[in-house]
Amino acid sequence: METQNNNNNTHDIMISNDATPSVETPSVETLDNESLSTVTHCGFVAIVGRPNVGKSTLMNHLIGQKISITSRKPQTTQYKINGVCTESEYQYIFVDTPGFQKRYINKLNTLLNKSVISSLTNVDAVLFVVEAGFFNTGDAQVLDLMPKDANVILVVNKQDKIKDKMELDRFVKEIKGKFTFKETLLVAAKHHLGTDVLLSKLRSFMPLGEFLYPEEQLTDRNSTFLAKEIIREKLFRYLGEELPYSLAVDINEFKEEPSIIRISATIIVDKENQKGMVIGKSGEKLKKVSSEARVDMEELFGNKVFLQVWVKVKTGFAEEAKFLKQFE
Ligand SMILES: Nc1nc2c(ncn2[C@@H]2O[C@H](COP(=O)(O)OP(=O)(O)OP(=O)(O)O)[C@@H](O)[C@H]2O)c(=O)[nH]1
Ligand SMILES: [Mg+2]
Repeated sequence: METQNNNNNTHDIMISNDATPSVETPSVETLDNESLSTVTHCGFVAIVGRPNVGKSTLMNHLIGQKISITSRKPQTTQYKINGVCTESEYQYIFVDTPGFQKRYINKLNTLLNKSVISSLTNVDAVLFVVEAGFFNTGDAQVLDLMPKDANVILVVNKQDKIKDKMELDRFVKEIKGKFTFKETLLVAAKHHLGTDVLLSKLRSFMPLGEFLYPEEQLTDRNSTFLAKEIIREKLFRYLGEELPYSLAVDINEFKEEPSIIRISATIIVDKENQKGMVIGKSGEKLKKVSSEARVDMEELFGNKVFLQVWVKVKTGFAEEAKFLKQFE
């Protein structure tokens, strides 16, 4: 993994692919007008669907690096994140969005839904993701949001869950009858099945244009954000049903030294009893969260990480305008 400080933000490590593209450079004599002005395509692709269908898993596999957090719990993704994939003369900018849902409505959900709706404008294609064999009112509500003139591609994910091919065919046919999709694809993002075909199908929707990101860049988010998200993922995975939704993670320090990155983070909870739940008996839970987060950070940043995690109570913060504003 390449690390680089490319602006004044001390927390900026560029997350990039290890592989350097092996492009043969033509000798000066063989350069013609065509090779001097390579035609490039660049476009935005929103990934939308009800919670838990595998949108973030799909984006991670499309770009070839885990940058967006995933879990079995709905609305794990709360902040929009772009994942960038550059393949020869095509740059795809994927916009991973929170799962859209109207089942539980509170201030946070309302903001998350708004952020999904706003991501549908000004994109070149939309991946409407559903889970193989399950289409419910939640999916129908997302389909209702699609702008009539959008290039919507139906992506049936988790195809590994349905063994009977006839059943799968019936399901796909049923969903295709609900909207005029430009393409239909079956994938199993978690098992990296069908994601390459998906990329090639997207080509025709990518308009001509210069790349918006350097070829090796994989996301629009900086390292502080990614570190925060990694901790949030572990909290989603190891805490109860409700708690992950009413806490926040702050990065107090992100200090990059040549052979180690020193990170200090605070988990902010709303109530005193929640602090105990995060820490766990004899500190077991917090230890597990921190050590798994550290391993993931080391993999993502390509360096050793020293991670310290604190827990702080800030009563009433979950209702604070400042807390909610960050989800817009
Ligand atoms: N069996 C199977 N499980 C998958 C597949 N893709 C994703 N999953 C699992 O589905 C769960 C949800 O995945 P996410 O990627 O977090 O789903 P999401 O749509 O981003 O969810 P939200 O951000 O909460 O809306 C995780 O447990 C994934 O491991 C797949 O192809 N097959
Ligand atoms: Mg997600």
